[in-house]
Amino acid sequence: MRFYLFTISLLLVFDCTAQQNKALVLWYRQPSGEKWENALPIGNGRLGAMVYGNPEEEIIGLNEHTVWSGGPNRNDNPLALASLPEIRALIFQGKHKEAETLANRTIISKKSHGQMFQPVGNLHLSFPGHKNVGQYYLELDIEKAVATTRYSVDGVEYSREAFASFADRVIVLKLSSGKPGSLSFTARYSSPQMNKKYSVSGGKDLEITGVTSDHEGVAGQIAFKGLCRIKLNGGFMTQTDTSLLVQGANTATIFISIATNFNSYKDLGGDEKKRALVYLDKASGKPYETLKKAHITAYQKYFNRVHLDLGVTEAASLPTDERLKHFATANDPQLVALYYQFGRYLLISSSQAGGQPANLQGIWNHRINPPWDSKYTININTEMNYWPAEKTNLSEMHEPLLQMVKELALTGQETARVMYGARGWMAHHNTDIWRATGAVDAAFWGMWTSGGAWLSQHLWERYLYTGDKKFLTAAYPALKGAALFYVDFLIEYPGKNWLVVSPGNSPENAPPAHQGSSLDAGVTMDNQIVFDVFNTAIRAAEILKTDEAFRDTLRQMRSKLPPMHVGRHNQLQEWLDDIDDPNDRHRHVSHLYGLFPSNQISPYRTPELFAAARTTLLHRGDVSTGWSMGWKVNWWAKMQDGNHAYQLIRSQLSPLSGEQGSGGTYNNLFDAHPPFQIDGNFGCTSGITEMFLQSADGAVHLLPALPEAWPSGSAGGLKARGGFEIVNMEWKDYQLVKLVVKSSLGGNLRLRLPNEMKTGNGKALNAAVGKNSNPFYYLEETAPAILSEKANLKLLELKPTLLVDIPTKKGKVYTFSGH
Ligand code: FUC
Repeated sequence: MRFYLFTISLLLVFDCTAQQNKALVLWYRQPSGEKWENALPIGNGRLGAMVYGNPEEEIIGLNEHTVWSGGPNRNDNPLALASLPEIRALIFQGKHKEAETLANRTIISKKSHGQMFQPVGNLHLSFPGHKNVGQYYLELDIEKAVATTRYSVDGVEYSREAFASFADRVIVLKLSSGKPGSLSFTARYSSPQMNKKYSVSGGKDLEITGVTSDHEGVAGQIAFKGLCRIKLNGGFMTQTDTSLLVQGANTATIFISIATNFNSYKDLGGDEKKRALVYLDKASGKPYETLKKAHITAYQKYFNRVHLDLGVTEAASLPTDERLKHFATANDPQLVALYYQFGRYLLISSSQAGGQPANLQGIWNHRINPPWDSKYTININTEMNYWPAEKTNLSEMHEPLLQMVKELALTGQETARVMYGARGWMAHHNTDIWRATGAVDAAFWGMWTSGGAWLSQHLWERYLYTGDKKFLTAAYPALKGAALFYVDFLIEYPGKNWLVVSPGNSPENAPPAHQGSSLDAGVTMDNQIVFDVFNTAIRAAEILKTDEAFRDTLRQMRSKLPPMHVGRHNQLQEWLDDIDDPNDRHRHVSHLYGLFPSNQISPYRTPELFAAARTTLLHRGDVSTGWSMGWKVNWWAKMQDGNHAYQLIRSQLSPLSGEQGSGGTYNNLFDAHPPFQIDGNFGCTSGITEMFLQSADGAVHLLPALPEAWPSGSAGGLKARGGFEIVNMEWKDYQLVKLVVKSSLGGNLRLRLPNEMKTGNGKALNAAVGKNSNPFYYLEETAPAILSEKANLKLLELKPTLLVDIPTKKGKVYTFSGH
């Protein structure tokens, strides 16, 4: 017996060591306990689950993407239109507070302020006697999308594997024990839902049925059904009216299937019972290994497209939570690579074509009343969720968001018409599964008209990366409608020849000069968004050879948008008046939308604005909420300042300090606003990509922001606009030494390089001449560059780069080498 025990512990020790050497694993030496933010997320875009890994009382937290409170509803305020002239007049008279008070009454919704993404509940697995366990190990393998728990009790090894199958639309758990007949447990559901029922049906399936909550005057109408079936190898199963009891099994496979009646935001005619059963019957008829293999294959089709190697140090041998604790002072570049790939893992797991887009918490929420309803905040958070989609080669994962934009382009037409007397469509700063487009919260936050417009730019971005004209044709009505709204909504700024958005706000911020009111006319971010919306509508219409007169209208109006201004502190002005406070540390730095994700501020085209943007970034400081730090990684990458971007990654990849307004990362690598918000994960993943590759400013810029911390490494599979894929790039001592690019659309490949490169057969590359002829790299002039590029670089303290042109052919791969 002693020998047996010894062998088992040795095996476990070896096994743990093997796991520790796997690069793409989150692992822990202790279970999650009660803390949800310790549990490990799995998901397939339809179902989400949190695996706690508790030996005695295991919890599997369950979500389904369409389980939302309420039902089809609208939340427009019909008083808006009549009050609009007065609100505008008050703003122009400097009576911002009065304008806000009026907007609270006439513009803000008197109905729903958005519905809530709600949990289904938990599956509890109780293992009597599994109290004092040894050899405990918990991991999430993000290369396979499988969570594993292992431990031993009285010399018997137990293990659990869990995955949310991409191939079979169910969650599968396999419980095993090292000794035949030693697996005994009870399974039951719990749920915070008010209106729910547990039962055991057909003598075999554990069931939860329910209807989601009423909320803010909207009756809960999502009917959901969760089924759980257990298949045993050995042993036997009995039941009570609400639980299943397993005795003396060798292994058990648990299948969880959840479905709802949701067909679309306006149709709840689905049969949740039938759906849940069909998925369950289909999956539970297959052997576990077959299911697991199909799941991994389906997942890896996306995940394996990108690799990132920043080197491995001693620090990487520790459990993930320990690494997080030490990251600020340790040299652990592999944790960044892991966190980066975890961002891609989360997007694949929470956003699949045909499903709902990733919300504030992706697809993972255990609260019946979650923070900010776990819905869609579209003045930054939802857009940020999708920044990594195209560039990290997960274009398919963009689909649910793009579908949502197309739906908002329909529901938002009524809002545009009823509230603002405008054609086209619009959405304010929030939306939800019902595609509500009214103004919510209070005017301070909700009186913002550019949510739909910003989202619409994702349609254009998808086109720039893929060159898919069929997609552009289908997306064009939404792009056109976003522009049409502003054609009707913009008004003249008194005394200037400018057309501005009014009322608007610079998301959630107020200048000190405005008596605490956020409302204003012509704020910088609105101007920038309208500029983009007009540009993309013009470009799309040109490409599709349509709407010539409309293009002219847009061009004329575009020329009257206010320019960006550099203010008295050398900052980029957030508002039209020079009223920024250099000590303002607000988490939103909305006016830098023009730097990223947009491309209106460039060191090569608008050096003065670029320098002003840097001043603004320095004023705002680094430490802030999770997503704000994620955004800043992107900005500092655009500033070509890798060390500063890395500094932000360090701040973000640290346990919560508890300090007010400062975010960080939970043990399970979820981003902390706090509370958990997934945008920070996605924002940082995007930012890390921008450190290696940028493609918005007229060229494919390689290694634009490499920090001192990563002298050598390699990355592959990243995407650039115009259908280019960086199949592989390697750098050594900060020099790019190898580059392989695939051109899927052909056209000129303009590279901006950190050092000289040659073709695969040693030929020099041709220096770039004139404008980039590649249409996907077309740049709208924003402001004239005031200095020569050389002078600019000196002024901006940027490293020199080399600009070369390579004509490419569709489908061909090009290899280059450096020193
Ligand atoms: C915006 C942000 C908050 C938070 C919320 C969900 O309102 O200003 O920080 O992220 O969205």
